[in-house]
This record gives sequence, C-alpha cells and structure tokens, in this order.
Amino acid sequence: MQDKVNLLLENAKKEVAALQSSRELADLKVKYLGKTGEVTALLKGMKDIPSEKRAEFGKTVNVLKEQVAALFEEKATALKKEEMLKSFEKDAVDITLDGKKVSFGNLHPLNIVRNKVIDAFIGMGFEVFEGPELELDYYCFQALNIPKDHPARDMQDTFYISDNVVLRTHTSPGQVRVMEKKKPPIKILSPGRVYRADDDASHSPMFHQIEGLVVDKGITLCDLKGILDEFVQIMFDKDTKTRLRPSYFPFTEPSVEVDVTCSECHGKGCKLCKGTGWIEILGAGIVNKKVLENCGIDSDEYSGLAFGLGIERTTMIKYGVPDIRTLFENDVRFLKQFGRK
Ligand code: FA5
Repeated sequence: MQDKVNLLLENAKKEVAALQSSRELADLKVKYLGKTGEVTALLKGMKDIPSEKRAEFGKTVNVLKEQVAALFEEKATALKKEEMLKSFEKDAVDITLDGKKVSFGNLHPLNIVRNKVIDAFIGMGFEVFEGPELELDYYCFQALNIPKDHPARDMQDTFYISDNVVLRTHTSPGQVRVMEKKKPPIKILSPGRVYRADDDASHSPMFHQIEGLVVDKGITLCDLKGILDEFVQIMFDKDTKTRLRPSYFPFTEPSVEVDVTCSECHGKGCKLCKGTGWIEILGAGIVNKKVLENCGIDSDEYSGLAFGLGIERTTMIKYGVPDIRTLFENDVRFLKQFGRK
C-alpha cells in the first residue's frame, strides 16, 4: 500500500514540476484531487480494507492528499508570479517615449463672439428671442416703416423667395414679432443669420446680426449710449469708447451709426480703422413711433431703443481680421488660433 502511495506522490511531483501554466495546473489538479481523481479513488477504496488496517490506511491517504494539495498550491503560487512577470514584460510601456498628441476642436470665432455678445447683454437683463430666417415681407420691411415702393429698400439688396417671402436682410423683424406678442417693459436680444446680395472684403451674402430692443417709459438715446458703452467695455478693452453719428433708418428716429475706438491702435489711427481711430460697429436709434403703433404699443406712453450689431464686423474688430471671407473659408490653420493654446 505504502508503495502505491509513494508512487502516486512521485508521479504527482513529476507532473506538477512539468506544468507550464495555471490552466494546465487546473486540469492536473482534477486528475489527482477531483471527484474521480487518483487520490480520491484511494479514499473510496477504504471500504475494501480490512477493518483493523482501515485507520492506518485512512491516515496514510489523508497525509498523501495533503501533500499533493500542497504541491499544487506551491506550484499555483509560482506559476501566478511567473505569469504576472511575463504580462508586465509584454505590456511594458516606455514612459520616456513621446505621448500621442490629441487634437482638440474649438468653437468658430463667430460663435465665440456671438456667445460673448449674448452673455454681455444677458448680464444687463436682456432675454433672447430667435425669429425665422425666411421672413414675410411684412415683418422684414412693411411693419418697420419700409413700404413696398420705399427707396430704403435699396439699402439692403434682398433675396426674394416670392413676392411676399424673403431671406431676412436683418434681424430687425425680431423687434416686430416680439412687440406684437409682448407688451412693455421689453428687453430682448434677437440673434441670427441674415442675407443680402453683397460680396466683398467687408460684406458677405450671409452674415450674422444681433438685434437689441428695449421698450419702456422714458427710454432715450442716453440709455442707448449707456448700454452700448457697457457692452463695448465687456467685449473689447476697458478703455474702449463709443461715438454716435447721425444716420438714417426708416424704423428709428433719430437714427445713429455707432463707432468704437479702434482695438488695434486705440484711437490713434491705423490701417484697420483707415487712419480715423474709429470703426463702425452697428446701426441703432430710437424706435420710430410708427413701428410702435404698427405693433399696438402706445407711442405717447412708451418709447424704445433698438440696435443691430454685425457679428462678423465685431469679430473682425476684436481679432484684427482684415477680410470677412477668411471667416467662412474654414481654413483649419486660421480656426486653430481661436482654440486652446
Ligand atoms: C441694419 O441692418 C439695421 N437693421 C440695424 C438697426 C437695427 C438699426 C435697429 C437701427 C435699429 P445695417 O444695414 O447698417 O443696419 O447693418 C448693421 C450691421 O450689420 C453693420 O453695421 C455691419 O456690421 C453688418 N453688415 C451689414 N451688411 C453686412 C454684410 N453684407 N456682411 C457683413 N456684415 C454686414
């Protein structure tokens, strides 16, 4: 009997020593210690052993079982360590190598400026209202005091979709749409794309405007100047100034063009501002009484201010971009300059 046990232990030692992997070890463990394994078979044979020798036999086989189990445990630990070291070697990373460069996208400069403009006015209590790009002639012109045969229609070269529908030429129709629905006090901002048959270094057929409208009791040009001064200081430098020049829009009376001190030369005169020290940034004025009345607002009780700002123009001033077309070419080398450094 002892010979049989010794032989089994010897065989187990040899086979365990030859094992190469944890998976082989699991299979071999079943061969010896599994339900139908060789050691288990010895234990099962206990019933055939004469009763006086049974205790001794049991003890011998139990010792064998413990020895074989210890063999497997020891080998399992050794294999695990070996396999771990191998995986470290295989997956080793050379931390001295350069990392892979991840490219980040960034907002288009027009969106950066649009967001900044909107944030500045929201900070002053304005709410945002977006109107349609395909607009009725009524909202784009007639309600704004520009009847069908009015010469002011020539100021904006319009893309007509039909007799009555146009691609809006400005965001001013937003004023009318808001005033029709909402009664004063009104303080809104209406951003969006607008279209004109225009195309040169400072004019694009599609561009962006942001309309501002404030209607309340006692609104004057002083309020307009105050709001715009605050705005340009947020948008450009703290020392940026505005000046109002008389102008003409059928929907405002009086009307003004608003200039800001040149961001490049701070008013001294340079190429960007054509030597004047000032750059025009928007059109504005006091809402024409006829427009208030067209929208059902009593013009004796209320007055309003309105302004229409070009986003492209503002972007060109802010970043010193000399040609508006650069903003639409989407050359990545240009756009990248507005991302993270
Ligand atoms: C208007 O469009 C008026 N609706 C603005 C306004 C609103 C006046 C409320 C009074 C009260 P104007 O045509 O000047 O005005 O355009 C306003 C701004 O849009 C200009 O100052 C300029 O910055 C920009 N702009 C006009 N045409 C183009 C164009 N083709 N490409 C890029 N920007 C343009």
